[in-house]
Amino acid sequence: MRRISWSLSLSLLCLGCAPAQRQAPDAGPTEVVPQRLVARIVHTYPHDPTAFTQGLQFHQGQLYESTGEEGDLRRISLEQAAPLWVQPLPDVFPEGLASDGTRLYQLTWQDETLYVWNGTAPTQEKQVTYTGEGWGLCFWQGQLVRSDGTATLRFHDPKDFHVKSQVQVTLQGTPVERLNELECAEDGVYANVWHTDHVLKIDYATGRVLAVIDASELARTVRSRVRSYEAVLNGIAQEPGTGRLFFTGKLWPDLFEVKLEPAT
Ligand code: DDQ
Ligand code: CA
Repeated sequence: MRRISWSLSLSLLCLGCAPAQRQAPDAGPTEVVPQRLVARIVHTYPHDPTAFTQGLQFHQGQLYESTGEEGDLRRISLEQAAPLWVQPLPDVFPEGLASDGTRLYQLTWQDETLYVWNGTAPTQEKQVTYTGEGWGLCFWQGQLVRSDGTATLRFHDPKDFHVKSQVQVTLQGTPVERLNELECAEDGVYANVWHTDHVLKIDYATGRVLAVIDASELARTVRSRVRSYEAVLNGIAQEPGTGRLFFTGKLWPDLFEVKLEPAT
């Protein structure tokens, strides 16, 4: 009797630990057709062409960037390409960056370590380990949203970074892989698709792609000034308060304020 109640309580406990898989939307004629949008350049700002941009994030009124390869966390500005403040992270490959208003959370690609930063300097508060790859990160309604190069978005508890739920991202019923840098907006999460000129807007609850944004005008603008094959669109930040939207890319010399217009 005791054994039965133990296994029962264990299985009940495990219901609590497994991330909930949200309902995948059905494919077929009823599937929502995404909006087609174009990112038009409103303003062009300087961006450090040696920055391997992996995350772009407003935090306490300032713009921060996470850079990969031999990376860092840096505070940047719209006035100059050179960063205003840099904290080198030579032992890991930094990735997505998110803010909850108080803390900055920074992923690493394959180092399975999340860096948590606090304060206006900011200083490292702790490191949290996790399983799998880290690509993009953003903060929405008390949770950290992570991409890992697959079509799955995972929703983490910021306290210990455990996965609370996950959703598969689909475009008219088909999973979309290589989701990279993220930006949590009120009505959906923006995501770069790695090595494309497209940013998607995704519904948090269903994973459905609500809009496909063509950002190829930006890539065309920097094309003659970048050399690396890896110099791809990556970096999305929305300014709290104004709603201004900024896109950049890895090793791009420009950071763009964009407006989204319906494709013609
Ligand atoms: N990711 O950002 C898509 C997650 C990874 C990009 C890795 C690009 C390869 C760069 C080569 C670096 C060599 C240390
Ligand atoms: Ca971002």
